[in-house]
Amino acid sequence: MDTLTVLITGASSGIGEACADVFARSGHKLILWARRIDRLNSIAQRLADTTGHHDSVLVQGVDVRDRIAVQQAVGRWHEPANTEHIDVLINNAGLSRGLAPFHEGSYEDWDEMIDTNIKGLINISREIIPMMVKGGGGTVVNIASIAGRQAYRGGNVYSTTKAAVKMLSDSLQIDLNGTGVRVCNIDPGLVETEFSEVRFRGDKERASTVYKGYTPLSAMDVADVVYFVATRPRHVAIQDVLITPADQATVNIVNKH
Ligand code: NDP
Ligand code: 8X3
Repeated sequence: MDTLTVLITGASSGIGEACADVFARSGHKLILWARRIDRLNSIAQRLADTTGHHDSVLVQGVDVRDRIAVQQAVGRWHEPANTEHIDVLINNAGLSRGLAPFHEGSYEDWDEMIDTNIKGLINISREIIPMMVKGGGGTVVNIASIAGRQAYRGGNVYSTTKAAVKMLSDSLQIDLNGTGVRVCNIDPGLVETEFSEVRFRGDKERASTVYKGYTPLSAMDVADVVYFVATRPRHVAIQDVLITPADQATVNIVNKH
């Protein structure tokens, strides 16, 4: 297989970090984005140590909500030694804040989720997809959520952002048809990452209860699917994936022991 250049947003933890692991292991080139650059640097160092490739990971501290910062980060690839073609875009950066019913929700939390999960994903996609179209191919993987398919108590605006991601994926299927660029929407169920810690603003105890009493997905379970999708032959498009723990039937029916 040819070496792919893979841009992963939200690569400083969880599903994004696991995607970095799985693509690096197979010798692909990585561009890793997140706000916590210290974390990205240690991940890049770990990958270099384990794979023996010291020049195949570029890290960039980018807040995906900042459209100018996104454009500037992409602009820097034109400098020597870096790349200007992306084969795989993994739109993974995202978060939830709080679990309040809508009538008690906070504008601040909602803005953060909308700006990151929807507008951030759009900011990056608008910069990268034209390059893919120009180059005649590429794979875009959007990490949405089971929460975008099914509502649950307190999910309100988070679920709305993920439903928007799914609708954008569906729209891209149509707009990009015939360009060689394929799009996959992945809806994970419960994955044990820092997601709940972020949702509950650092309350580790509350976050850990989300994953107790059953075996949740690991970040690597999702990354394996991303890798599979991105490495199919060019004529194969996997458009839509729902992946849950075996114990999860719906967004809020989970067989806890
Ligand atoms: P984590 O909290 O472990 O990872 C989230 C990543 O997003 C981090 O790397 C974080 O990096 C990055 N991120 C958040 N905000 C921004 C921003 N403004 N700019 C750049 N990067 C940002 O959670 P997950 O790995 O679980 O989440 C990854 C994706 O998966 C999210 O879109 C989430 O909604 C989705 N998902 C998660 C599920 C779960 O159960 N865990 C289930 C379904 C979907 P940093 O803070 O350094 O910027
Ligand atoms: C994350 C899944 O159900 O915790 O998207 O909101 S859930």
